[in-house]
Amino acid sequence: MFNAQCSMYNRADFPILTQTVYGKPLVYLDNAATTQKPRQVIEAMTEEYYTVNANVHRGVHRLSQLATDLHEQSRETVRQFLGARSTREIIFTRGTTESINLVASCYGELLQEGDEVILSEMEHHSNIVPWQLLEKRRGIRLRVIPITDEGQLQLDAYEQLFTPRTRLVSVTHVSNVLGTVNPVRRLIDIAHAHDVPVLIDAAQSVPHIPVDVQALDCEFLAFSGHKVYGPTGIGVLYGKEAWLDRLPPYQGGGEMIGHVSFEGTTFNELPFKYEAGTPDFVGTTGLAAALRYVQQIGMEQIAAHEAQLTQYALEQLRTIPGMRIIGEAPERGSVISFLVGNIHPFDMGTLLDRLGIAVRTGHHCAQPLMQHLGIEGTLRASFALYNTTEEVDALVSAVKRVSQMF
Ligand code: C6P
Repeated sequence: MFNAQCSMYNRADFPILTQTVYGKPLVYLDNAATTQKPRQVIEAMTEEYYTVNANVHRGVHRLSQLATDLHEQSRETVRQFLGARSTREIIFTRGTTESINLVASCYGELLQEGDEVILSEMEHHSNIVPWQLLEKRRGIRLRVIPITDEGQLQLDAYEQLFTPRTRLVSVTHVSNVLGTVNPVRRLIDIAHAHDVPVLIDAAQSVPHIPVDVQALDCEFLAFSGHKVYGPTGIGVLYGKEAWLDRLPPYQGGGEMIGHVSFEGTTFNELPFKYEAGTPDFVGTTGLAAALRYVQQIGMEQIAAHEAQLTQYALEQLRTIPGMRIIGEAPERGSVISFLVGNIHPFDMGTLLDRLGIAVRTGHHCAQPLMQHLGIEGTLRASFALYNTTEEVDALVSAVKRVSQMF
C-alpha cells in the first residue's frame, strides 16, 4: 500500500522488522515509544566509527576536522528540517526530556516566586516534573489547561489561565496517549497576545507531521531522535536566538566556555553555550541520516499514510465488542489508546505479545491524564511509516482473539 504512494520507501530498509517473535511475524506497533532504525541510519553511524571517529571542535588533526564537519553538517540538516533561521538556534541534547529540563533549568533562573507556567492535563511527565521541581526551587506556580471528554484542550479555559504573572506556556503538540493534535499555532498566538513565550513538546509530532518552527512561531521546541528513526541518546532543543542569548548556560564544562580563569569565566557563543562536554557526535550523524531519510519520503506522505492507517485501525477496532477508544479528538495523530471490557491492559498486552504484536501498555508516563480519565492505563498501538494495513488487520484479529479468551 505504502510503496504505491511513495517509491522512496523500502521496508527492507528496516532489517529488524523481518524477524519473528514466538514463531509469529513481528508486528511492531510501539512506535510512539521508539521507532525502528533504517539501514541508512545504522550504516552512517557505523561508517563514522569505522573511519572518522575523533572528538569534535578540539583537534587540528584530520579526523577531528572531519568529525567536526559531519557534526556541524548534522546541525544544518536539523535546521533545515525544522525550518529554523540559524544553526545557532539548534541545541543538541539527549532527547525531549533533557530539552525541556534545559529550558526549565535555564529559564527557571529568571523566574521569581509567584510566577506562573501554563501546562496541560495531557502532558507527558517530562513536561510536568521539571516544572514541579521549579515549583519547589523557585516558588513558581503551575496552571493546568483542562481537557474535554473527547480529549481536546479547552481553549476558553486556557485563555482564562493567563495572569500578569504568566511567564511561559509549555504544551505538547501531539498527545502520546490520546493522539490529539493540539492547535499549537492558535495556542501560541494567544500566548503571544499576552507577551508570553511558548515551549512545544514535539516528541510525538516531529516524527509524524510536518513541523516548521518559523510557521509555528514558538520560542522553544523539543524532540527526540529515537522517535524519528534516529538513534537513542540524541535530541534537539530549538530556541529562538534572542531567547537563547538571554538565558544563562545549562551545564558547565568544556565546549560551553569562552575563557576560563579562577577570576571569572566567559561563555561560548550559540549554540555551544548550551552544549557542555563532548557531544554525541555519532548520534548527531545518525539523527541527520534519519531526518534525510524521512525528508526523502516526504513528511506529507508519511502523515497521509499514517492517517489512513489510523483511520482504518479505528474503524476496525470499533467493531470489537467492549472496545473503548481513549481519545476521540477529530484532529489526531497515529496513536490509538484503547481498553476492551474489563480486561487489564497488561494482561491483553502480554497475550498480544505472544501473537507477535508489540503494543505498549500502562500509563504511558501520563499519570495525571490517567487520573483525569479515571483509569490506570491503556493499551496503545502507534504507527510509523513502515506499518501496513495487513499489520492493522493482524492487530485487530489478535485483539479479537485475546478478548474472547476472557
Ligand atoms: N514518550 C511513550 O511511549 P524522551 O524519553 O526524552 O525521548 O521523550 C519523552 C517524551 C516527551 N513528550 C512526549 C509527548 C512523549 O511521548 C515522550 C516519550 C514515550 O509515549 C516514552 S514514555
